Amino acid sequence: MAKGTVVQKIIEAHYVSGSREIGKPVALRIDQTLTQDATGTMAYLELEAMKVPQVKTQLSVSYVDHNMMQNGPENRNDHLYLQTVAASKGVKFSPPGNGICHQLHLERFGIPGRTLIGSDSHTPTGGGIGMMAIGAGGLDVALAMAGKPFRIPYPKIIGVKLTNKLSPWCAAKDVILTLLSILTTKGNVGSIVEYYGDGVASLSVPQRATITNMGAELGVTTSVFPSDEATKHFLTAQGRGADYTELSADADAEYDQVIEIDLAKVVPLAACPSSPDNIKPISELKGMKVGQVIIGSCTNSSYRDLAMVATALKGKSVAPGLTFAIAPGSRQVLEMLARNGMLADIIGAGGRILETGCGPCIGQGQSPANDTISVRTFNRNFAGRTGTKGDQAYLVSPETAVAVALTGEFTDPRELGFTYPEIAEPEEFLINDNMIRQPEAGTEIIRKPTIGEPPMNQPLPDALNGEVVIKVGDKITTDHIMPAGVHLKHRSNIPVYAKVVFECFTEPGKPSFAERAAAVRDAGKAGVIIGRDSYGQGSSREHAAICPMYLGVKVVAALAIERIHSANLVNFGILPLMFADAADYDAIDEKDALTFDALRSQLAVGAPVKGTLRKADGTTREILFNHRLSEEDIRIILAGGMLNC
Ligand code: MIC
Ligand code: SF4
Repeated sequence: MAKGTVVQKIIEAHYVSGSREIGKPVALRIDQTLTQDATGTMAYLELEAMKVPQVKTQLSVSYVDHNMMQNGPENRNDHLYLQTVAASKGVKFSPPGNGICHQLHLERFGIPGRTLIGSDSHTPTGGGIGMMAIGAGGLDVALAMAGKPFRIPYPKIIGVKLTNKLSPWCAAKDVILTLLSILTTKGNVGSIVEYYGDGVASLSVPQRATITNMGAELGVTTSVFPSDEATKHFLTAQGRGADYTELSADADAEYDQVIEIDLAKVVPLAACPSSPDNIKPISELKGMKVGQVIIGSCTNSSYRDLAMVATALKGKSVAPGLTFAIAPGSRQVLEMLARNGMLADIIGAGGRILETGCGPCIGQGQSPANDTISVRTFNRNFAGRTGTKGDQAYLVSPETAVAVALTGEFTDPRELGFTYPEIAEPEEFLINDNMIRQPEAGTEIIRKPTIGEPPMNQPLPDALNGEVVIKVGDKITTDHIMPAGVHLKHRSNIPVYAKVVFECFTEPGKPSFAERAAAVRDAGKAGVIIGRDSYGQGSSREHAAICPMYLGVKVVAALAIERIHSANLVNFGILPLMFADAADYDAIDEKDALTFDALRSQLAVGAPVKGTLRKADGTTREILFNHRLSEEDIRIILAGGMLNC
């Protein structure tokens, strides 16, 4: 068992109740929350449903950064709801154009040693500033705003020891890609990564934040850096020196697992299509032609990143065969670049300037042409996420992105032939909080017709008569379950959004998942989803639970289910089960019947659940399922979801 780590210190300072045994639930006091608009509308509707008059956290902020295209009235309707509900409930509001929640929260609100939960899976970005920052479903964030503690499995702490320092043109992004090549995107549920070692000091807060941000792709609960002189420098330059506290592991700290990364040996890497852990060195991709380069997203759009890009591009031109765009992470970044002339260097080189926000990272514009390669500094390259079917998205550092932009093909940035533009951390960032809207009690909440109610579930039946609506394979992400892109604008309208559940698996001319699930529901049966390994990877979108629930799904059974998705299923009264024997996964097919007797009394902590599979030919087979449900989870499932509790 680990001891003396930063993670344990933060847990102890926020301990409310529960276990200190790895894997058992521990409840933590939550200091801060953040929401973004695509998950936030549901979170605040849920907060309203809980009849919470004012939030009880030290700080809660609502950001608008995802849905900003305003094609049709839906996006702006959401913004107006979010702004007014925030004002009335005591939440600060950051309007569209102000920045991506994670970048902005790091700049203006994050405090070392505090806990933060956010309705976005990249909330661990805050680990770059020494926070314990965790992604969660909207309902869990609403509960934290209501002052309730947040439960995590007591973590296995993976110590990542960093030694030496990065070589020129090798970046923080390459560090997290290195770790992804070691740990992969699956099998890490319940762990927390803590960075330590003499290499930490050489990384600035924005570099650390790149690493903790993309730690989300490991599937860990979060990633945390210590708080040291670099943290102090960053906070002081943000005019927030008073928020600094030192936070480090004890000299004799022990971790549950140790991985060592020699920063001097880190080389430029890419995550190849279509998983963030499909890592190859750029040298192996050399010469492949590229059609698009985009620099942005919450992983790589800090001032440091874009200043490096601008300096490298100054006086040059991007290659003729591609388009090149940037999306700055925050208004602060954009305004600083605009004022010091660096924006002009990017524009001069042929850069297209996109709005400050998530933009193409979540399929809002800039979809690549068919059969072309898109190189992005983002954190996810799940198939189709760019908005183009059959896309080929590669994830790289801004350094590599610049090299590709200048040459039109995969190029190791170390071979560019000019000096690496080292960017010193600014002594002073440009501070302008004029767009942050402060709460104002009594504000009237504006709710336009595109904003529905969160749907409710029924208590779990004792005899569950289920039918398998879909059987899918390994690593199904929440992007597969609930596509974003052009559908993102329907996040606050469940009946409309539910039509596209598992859209990527609909065969032309065949009924969609939504149609099949609704038919099962209307026949009085419960829908069942069968997944394989690492089901529900990726985003925190609780719609991947809400919409299937709306269509009558009551059980998700897989070999393994990822943490945030599993919690979302519980919150909406869907039973997450794991096959005790992998052979049962092979035995089960779509349209098979799966029934459970005395299900309510079968559900107990640590006890397996027995179901009966009935094939079309009438043969039956008993199946045993395990689960990781706590007593509290079972109470929620039996009630048919948190909103019934
Ligand atoms: C993402 O990167 O997939 C998102 C969009 O930010 C999601 C949240 C969402 O689906 O709204 C996430 O990472 O949680
Ligand atoms: Fe936005 Fe992309 Fe970051 Fe998600 S990963 S918060 S969509 S920038």
